Amino acid sequence: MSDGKDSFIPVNDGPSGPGQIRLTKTTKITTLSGAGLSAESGIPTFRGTDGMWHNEELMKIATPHGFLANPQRSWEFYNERRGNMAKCDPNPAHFALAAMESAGYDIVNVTQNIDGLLAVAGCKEILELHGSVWSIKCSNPACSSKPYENRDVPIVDIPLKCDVCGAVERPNVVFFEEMLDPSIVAKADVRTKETDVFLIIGTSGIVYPAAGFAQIAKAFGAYVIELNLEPTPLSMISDETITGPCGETLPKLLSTLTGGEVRL
Ligand code: BJW
Repeated sequence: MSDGKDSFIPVNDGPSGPGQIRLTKTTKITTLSGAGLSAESGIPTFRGTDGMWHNEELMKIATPHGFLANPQRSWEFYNERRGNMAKCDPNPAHFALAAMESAGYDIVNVTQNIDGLLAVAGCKEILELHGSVWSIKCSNPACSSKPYENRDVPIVDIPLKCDVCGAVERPNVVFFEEMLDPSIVAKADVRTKETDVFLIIGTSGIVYPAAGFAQIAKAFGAYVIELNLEPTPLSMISDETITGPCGETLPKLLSTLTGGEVRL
């Protein structure tokens, strides 16, 4: 925990709303983002009105069992998503987070997104809880091969086969019912517990363990701000909720909280 959580300065005691706190360069800021962060870049969310997960067949693809039952079908699905993601650029919300980092603020982005857009925007401190669609690994847990980067769009020889053991390869993302990378979870956990300000950006807050970081942040005394189009189960533990598209609300919020130092 940083020095008594006092490295952000309360600006007024007024009703909840942006501008209640002021961020300084020693404020530890952590974000937890979800698909809503990239929605304005053109990447579909999972559970919104047009969300991908309304198609139950697709949801089954994102399990270890579903992948192994039909790797060809699963790879076609990921090839299509990679093709879409490759055409998408970061939006003002990604750029606002990158601008904070380059201005010298102490900000770490814990993300559920697999699209890599935070890095494209220029963020360096990123913890990808659910992996990356641009990374590939062998599906055989006993294989000694390491995950590797692949940006081909499309990947032609699907399903890819592992050079070391011959098993099918898979996207290095976290399917339902799979454990997250323990080293990434541990880093996110340490950071969350010491953070002063925790921003929950564009996530439905129902997938665990990711959503649990917001609860941990609150329990450890962070000031929690949620940015979303609608209320979520995490709204009730948030000190402020800001409703609207985060491509608009996040740059505005960060500009206000930094006294105009960070703006887009
Ligand atoms: C905007 C916006 C704009 C839109 N501005 N906002 C029962 C059985 C089995 C498992 C479980 C179970 N009960 C619980 C579990 C655990 C399970 C879980 O949490 N399930 C719940 C759904 C119930 N979790 C897991 O399985 C995890 N592993 C685990 O727990 O291991 C231990 C274990 C092992 C075995 C059994 C049980 C436990 C792994 C979770 C992995 C999640 N993987 C996915 C797919 C990644 C790969 C891929 O993409 O193909 O990750 S699922 C999907 O959900 C994806 C996302 O990262 C994740 C979260 O979704 P997100 O990002 O919040 O998106 P949406 O669409 O839900 O929400 C978007 C939000 O944005 C909305 O609120 C909008 O309003 C908002 N928005 N536009 C601001 N412009």
